[in-house]
Amino acid sequence: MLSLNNMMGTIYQDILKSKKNRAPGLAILIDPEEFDSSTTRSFLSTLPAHTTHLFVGGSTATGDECENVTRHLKQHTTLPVIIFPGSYKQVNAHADALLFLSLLSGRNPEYLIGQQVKAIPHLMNLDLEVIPTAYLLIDGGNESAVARVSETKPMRQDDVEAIVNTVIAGAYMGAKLVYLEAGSGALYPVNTNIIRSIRKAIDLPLIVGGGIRTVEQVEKIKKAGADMIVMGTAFESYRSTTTSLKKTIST
Ligand code: 1GP
Repeated sequence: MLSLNNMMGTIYQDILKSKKNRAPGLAILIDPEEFDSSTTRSFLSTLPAHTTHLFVGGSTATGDECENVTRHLKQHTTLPVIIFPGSYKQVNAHADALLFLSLLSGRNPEYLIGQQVKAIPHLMNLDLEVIPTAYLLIDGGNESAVARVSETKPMRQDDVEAIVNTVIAGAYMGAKLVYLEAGSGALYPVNTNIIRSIRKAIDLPLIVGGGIRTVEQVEKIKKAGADMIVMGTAFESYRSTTTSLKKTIST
């Protein structure tokens, strides 16, 4: 019988603690599709000293790519490594935790519950902390990979009431974490008005990511009430020229 005692373990408790101490975390997102594992050690040495978590995941990465990168990261760091899955195939045993996402901003049943059910046979045999997460895609000014892959539309930045209501609905459905996503490479991040309004409405830990590149943006988002900032593109120095070349050639 499933005890569910792998839900919200140490990693979640630590997030709650930093929230209480008003010490927002910094997670660096690694896209396994782009990452060359042989550079793991040097990549880690380039990260800010105040990095608190590593997220691994991508909209189109394969399970093998994800597993390989997670394993290498765990060999070279003591930071918690958390799977931020683009699909159920990215779940693997090497990570410390999994953000169990439901894409509540969209209306595609596959990303609301389909992928989650498919993940269960993989999860049942793993000793992985699972954190139920309300995941909301907010318009970041360009088409995001999340929107493309999930075939859903982002919520408008000015639709603050709908965003707040979606977050509260997520909490009533059992989410323990809220993740506001403007999309990787977004032209602009989630507006601080949205963050402040959520903060006023609900006390769950709040993660904000997508399009955050500068210290000023980080500070504004923290001040508005985010408990964790996620940055990916700003640290993707590992994107090899071969990969960029492959991309240019294939477009
Ligand atoms: C994590 O998708 C983001 O939520 C990462 O976005 O690549 O724009 O930092 P960036």
